[in-house]
Amino acid sequence: MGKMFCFQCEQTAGGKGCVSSVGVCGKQEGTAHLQDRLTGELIRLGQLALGQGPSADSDRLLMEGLFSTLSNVTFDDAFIETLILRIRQERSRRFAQAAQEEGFDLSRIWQAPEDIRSLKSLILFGIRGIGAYSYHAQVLGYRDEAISAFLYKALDALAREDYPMEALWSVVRETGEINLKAMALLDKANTECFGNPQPRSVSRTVEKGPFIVISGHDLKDLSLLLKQSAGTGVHIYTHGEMLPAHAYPGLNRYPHLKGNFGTAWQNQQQEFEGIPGVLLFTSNCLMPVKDSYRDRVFTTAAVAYPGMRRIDEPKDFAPLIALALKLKGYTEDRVPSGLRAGAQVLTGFAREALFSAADTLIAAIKAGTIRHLFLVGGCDGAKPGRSYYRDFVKQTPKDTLILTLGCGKYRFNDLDLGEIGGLPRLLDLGQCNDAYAAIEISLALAQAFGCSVNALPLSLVLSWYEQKAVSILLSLLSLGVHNILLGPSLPAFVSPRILTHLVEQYGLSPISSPAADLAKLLKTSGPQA
Ligand code: SF4
Ligand code: SF3
Repeated sequence: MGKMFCFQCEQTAGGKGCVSSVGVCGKQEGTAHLQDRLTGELIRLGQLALGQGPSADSDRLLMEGLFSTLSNVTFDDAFIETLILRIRQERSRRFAQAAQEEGFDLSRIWQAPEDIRSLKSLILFGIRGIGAYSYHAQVLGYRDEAISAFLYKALDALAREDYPMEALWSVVRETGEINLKAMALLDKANTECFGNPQPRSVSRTVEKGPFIVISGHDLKDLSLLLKQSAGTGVHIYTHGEMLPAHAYPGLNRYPHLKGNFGTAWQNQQQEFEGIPGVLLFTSNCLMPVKDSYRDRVFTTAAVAYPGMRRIDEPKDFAPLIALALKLKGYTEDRVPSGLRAGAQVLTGFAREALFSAADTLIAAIKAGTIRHLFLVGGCDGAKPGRSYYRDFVKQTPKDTLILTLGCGKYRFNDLDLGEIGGLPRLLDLGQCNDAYAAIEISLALAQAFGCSVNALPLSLVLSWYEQKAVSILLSLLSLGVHNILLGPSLPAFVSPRILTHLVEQYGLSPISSPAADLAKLLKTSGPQA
C-alpha cells in the first residue's frame, strides 16, 4: 500500500496534499487508506444501484459512508471497517452476483491526469457534502429519491475512465444543483420538525452546575438530548455549528437549553481542557481528543474516535446525563476567555425571518440607507490568514449589512456592529446548510429589483475548510452567481486549467486584503462612507 494521499480540505499540507504518516487534521495514514477503501466500496454500491431504483437501506449507507469521510468526522479505523463490511453485506443482499467484486481503487483517481483528478475531486468532495446534509434530513424522516439517484450517478462517474472532460463538468454542475435540493430538504426537515427559527439572543455564559455540550449540526440529536435530560438538573449548551439551534421554537422551549459554549471549533482542545462537563459530537468538526477530557467525550452518527464512547440507535443519552451529574460542572458561572461578562450572541435570521424582514430590507436599499450587502461566511479553521474575515467585517462601512452563516461567523460574531434601517448590521442565518436561506433571499431580492442576483448590491466573501463548503460553492456556481471571493486559500484539488475556467466563467477569485477587496466590491455601489 502506498503513502496516504488526502487533499480534500483547506489546511492540507503545504497547500498540496497530506502525504506523510499523519494529516494536518490528525488523521492517521491507515485511516486515510481505509477512507479511500470505504469510498471505493461506496462507488461499487452506487454503480450497482444505478438503474436499479432507490432502496432506503442502500441510500442510508451511502449517506453515512460519504458523511464519515468528511474532514474531522471519524478518526476510528474499527468504525470504518464496520461500515465497509455493512456496505459489502448490502451488496451481497441486493446484488448477489457482484458480492465478491473488489471496491473501486481510489488511487486511480489520485493518479489520473491532473484535470480529470480535479473534476473528479470536485464531484467526490461535493457529494460528501450532499451525503452529510441528506443524512441529517434522513434521520428526521425526510428523503428525496432524486438525491439518491444522483449519488449513484456521481459515484459511477468517479469510476468512469471513458468520460470526456465535458461529461465530468456536467456532473460537477449537477452536484451543485443537487446540493441545493439537499439543503432545501434539510431546511424543510428542520423547520417542519422544530418550527421556523426566530431571531434570538443567546447567552455565552456557562452557568454553575452540571452540563453537557453538544457540537455539530444534527438537530434531531439535540432534540433527543433535550427531551431525555429535561428535569435532571443537567444544563445543555451548544457548541460551534449547533448555535443556530437556539432559534428553533421546538428546541428553545426547553429551559435547560442554556446557551452557547466557547468559541470556534479549532479552539476546542484548549476550551475543553479539564472541562467538568460532558461533550457530545454529532458531526464535524472533531479535533484529536486530548487526555485531559477524553473520558468525557461521546460521539454519535458518523462521528467516531478511537476509545471514545458511542451512542448508537436507539439513542439513549442516559450515560451522558449520569456522567454530567457526577462531574457537577463549574462551581461558578463562567465566560470564555476573551468575551466580556454577560456576552450574548444573536442568531436565527433564517429563511422565514429573513423573508419577513424583506420589505424593510428592500425599502432600505431603495432609500440608499443600506448601500451594500455582504455575505461573509462559511467555515472557520486554524490558519492565521483567517483573521482576514474579522478585519473585513470590521472595515465594512456603516451603511452596509452583513449576512453570515456556517462556523466562519465565530471570527467576528462577538463584534457589536450596531444597527441599520431597523435591522442589526450582522445577521446570522444559521448553519452552513442555511446557505439555502441566503440563496432564497438573494433570488427574492433580485426579483423585487427586477435584476439578476449578480446585479444586486450583494457580494459573497466565503471561507472554506471542509467538503460541505465545496458543495455549497458548487450550488452557488450552478445558479450562475458570479464574482465570489474565496479564501483563505484556493482548494489544492483545483488544477490550474480548471481554475482558469472558474475564473473566466464565474469570476471566482481568491481574497486579497480586506481594504483592497472592499474597495473593489463597493466600486459599483457608490462612494465609500
Ligand atoms: Fe489533510 Fe485535510 Fe485530508 Fe486531514 S482532511 S488529511 S488535513 S487534507
Ligand atoms: Fe464548520 Fe467544521 Fe465547515 Fe457547517 S464545523 S461549517 S468547518
